[in-house]
Amino acid sequence: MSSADKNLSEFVANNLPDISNKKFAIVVSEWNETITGALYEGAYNTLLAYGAKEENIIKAEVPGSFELSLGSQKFAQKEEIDAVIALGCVIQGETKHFDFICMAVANGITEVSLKYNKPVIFGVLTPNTMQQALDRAGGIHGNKGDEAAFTAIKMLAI
Ligand code: DLZ
Repeated sequence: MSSADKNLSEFVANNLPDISNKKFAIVVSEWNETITGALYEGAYNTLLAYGAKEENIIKAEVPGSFELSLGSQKFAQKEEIDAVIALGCVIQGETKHFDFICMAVANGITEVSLKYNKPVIFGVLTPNTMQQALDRAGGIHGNKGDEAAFTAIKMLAI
């Protein structure tokens, strides 16, 4: 990390915004719902821990990670929504399905974020195995849902 990057990340970490009046949408994929449910809990509790109000956090479910882009757009386009967090889990298989879904959702939510000029956070796990997913959904590698929520908060400071 360059010293300029380090300065920026220190600035952001030390200047977290007041999110008590910020509105968040958390869009959750139903595929691998044991994992995505745990990611959601992590994201939701992190937002509350940093000062968001329960009534300002909306949850919406979509069938699979592929649908996260459109689901995110439906909320990003609303003026009152400050940030969207997209949560999913695509487990590597032997087909190309994995690559298509991951690429589509990564590109899709990037487009939504740039189009509406607000944070749309990529909280999609792309592990090789279910165990690796569990490890990142409240297991030995923490909860990536927490990280996704923290990223949304940090982006609101920029
Ligand atoms: C079809 C499919 C497959 C094979 N695997 C996953 C997965 O691991 N994780 C996930 O979130 N969704 C998966 N899907 C469903 C697609 O995301 C999508 O819902 C369908 O292709 C319908 O558009």
